[in-house]
Amino acid sequence: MTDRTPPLAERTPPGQHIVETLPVLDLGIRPDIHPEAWRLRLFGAVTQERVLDWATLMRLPPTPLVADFHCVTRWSRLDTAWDGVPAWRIAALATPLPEARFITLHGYDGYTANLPIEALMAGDTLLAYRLSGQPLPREHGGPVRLLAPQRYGWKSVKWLTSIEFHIEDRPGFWETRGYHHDADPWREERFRAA
Ligand SMILES: Nc1nc2c(c(=O)[nH]1)N[C@H]1C(S)=C(S)[C@@H](COP(=O)(O)O)O[C@H]1N2
Ligand SMILES: [Mo]
Repeated sequence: MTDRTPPLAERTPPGQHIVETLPVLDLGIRPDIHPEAWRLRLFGAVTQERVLDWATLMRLPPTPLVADFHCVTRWSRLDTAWDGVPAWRIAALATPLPEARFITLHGYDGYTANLPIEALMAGDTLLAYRLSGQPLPREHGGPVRLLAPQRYGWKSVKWLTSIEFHIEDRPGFWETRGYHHDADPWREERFRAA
């Protein structure tokens, strides 16, 4: 460790412990989506609804990102290496309406998660398609997942197939079951206040 490396404790949000490999966690349905068949639809409170395909995504410059991943079930995996396209760049293709303040992310498995639009527009939120330099494995959400490293892992929707923009917030799969709408691990936003 050099003096530029923050101690592990400072990188671990409250109530979390470090794991060395990225676990696989989902509802158990792991859709098999070939990159050529993959589509991403941007719809809802947008000026121009858009459907993107793999070739379109590949034409955008990739961004590498090393980030920590925190699951609400209390494991954190530090320094996970991803490549993808910043989500704000993708969102801009549909020009969200100025009053669009929330999003719902939809996975091919039917899973959903909601976030404030600022979480999508954050510089380190990616549409990720590589993990540790390899094509994103199916069990980790390949061909394309969201990666929102400043939120608990349940917001990082795997097998991403659409981003829906909303004026009013709408809970997703876990949020309808009491989980937090914003989910900042540093503030331990696990559950929603009753
Ligand atoms: N489509 C989809 N995305 C999902 C889930 C899911 O069940 N379906 N589970 C979430 C949860 S709870 C976590 S912690 C992360 C786990 O990602 P990993 O399996 O790549 O570690 O995926 C999230 N994204
Ligand atoms: Mo999770």
